[in-house]
Amino acid sequence: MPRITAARVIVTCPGRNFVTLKIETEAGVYGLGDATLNGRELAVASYLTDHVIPCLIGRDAHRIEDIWQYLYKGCYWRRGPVTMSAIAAVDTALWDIKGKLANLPLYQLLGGASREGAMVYGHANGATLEATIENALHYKRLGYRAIRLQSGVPGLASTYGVSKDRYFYEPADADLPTENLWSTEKYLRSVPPLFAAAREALGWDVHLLHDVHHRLTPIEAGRLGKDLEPYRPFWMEDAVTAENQDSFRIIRQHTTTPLAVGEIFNSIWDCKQLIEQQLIDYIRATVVHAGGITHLRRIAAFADMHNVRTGCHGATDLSPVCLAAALHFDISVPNFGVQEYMRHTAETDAIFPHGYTFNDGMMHPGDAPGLGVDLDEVLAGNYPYQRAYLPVNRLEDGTLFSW
Ligand code: EZ4
Ligand code: CO
Repeated sequence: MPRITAARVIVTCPGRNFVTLKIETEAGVYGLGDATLNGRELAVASYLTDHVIPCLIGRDAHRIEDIWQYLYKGCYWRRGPVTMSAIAAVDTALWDIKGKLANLPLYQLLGGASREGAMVYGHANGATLEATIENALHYKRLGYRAIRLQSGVPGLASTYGVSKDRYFYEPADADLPTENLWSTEKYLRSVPPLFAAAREALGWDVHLLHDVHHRLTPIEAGRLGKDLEPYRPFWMEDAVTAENQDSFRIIRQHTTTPLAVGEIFNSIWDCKQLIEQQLIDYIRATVVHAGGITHLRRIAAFADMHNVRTGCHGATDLSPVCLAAALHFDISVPNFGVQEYMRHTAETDAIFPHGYTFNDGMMHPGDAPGLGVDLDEVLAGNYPYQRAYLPVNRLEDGTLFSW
């Protein structure tokens, strides 16, 4: 049996922080798992180092399900982003080991490929409508079949989704949270013209997506969904916060625009009502924040029973280890929808050499055994942890709002 002999956490910051778990076995084979929780990285690192790793040593690395249940049920304090990201990292690393020992790429252990590749969506953004459209045209030229549109809002100095850099976006940009100002009225006026201009410039053969980032009430979201219907968006993401899930029923009563939610969900229980009652169309839970491949497959199977497809979160704060795991999951599950893809920087790609590829708007995880991604620890050591926070958001009168 491949006994676990050692495990450790590597934190590296090539422009942004990544937390990676490395599990070693006596067979000499090791596995990697992403444990990055943006803005709260060291909490997961400590959870793993101080509380999880001591329980792993000596266990059979093949017993993925048993170790998952041991860490989930065994800690008593179920769920939560820190716990579930830590469990995800262990789970992902164990699947990586199993793939390497079987000498098969992970997707072969998940039932094999259901499709030739995973359609991904890229992030077009700009300070103005015109700049966003120009950026969207750039993504179309790169071959993307699906493009997310986020634009600056006239009258607001900055907003979610608009990057300072032309090609890379990292919202956790300061060692104390920066503050944005928000106006729902200005925002709601700005999105329909953006979609109208996008259809004019890009045509109808490309999917268009938008992320509201949890900022509307259900009735406001209903209005936006209705206003966007003529432009046939692929989805409207995180239209409202998802603590009170009855909100989605109100949105549904007003619009046929498809709804996506779940990037901050960490368990199947967060998804239960929304999926069971068919209040959403896409579930955004992903490997690192939702308990790993083992748990995400359970969510996908449940979603498949209710006409809900997958749309894994894939922002740059999810490391290449998570992206590789997500791609193995994406090409194997029957009810795949789309995969978010924000390219990592060259520094990040150098630290995490990987076999996944982008071609003609689709990604493939590659055929190396396991995940097909590695970690250059020497290079990683050149980029020590730097504290970084996501911004906070206030209404124009100073009221703290959802970011
Ligand atoms: O704001 O991952 O759809 N993508 C997103 C992301 C999230 C970040 C938070 O760390 O909403 O950009
Ligand atoms: Co989002």
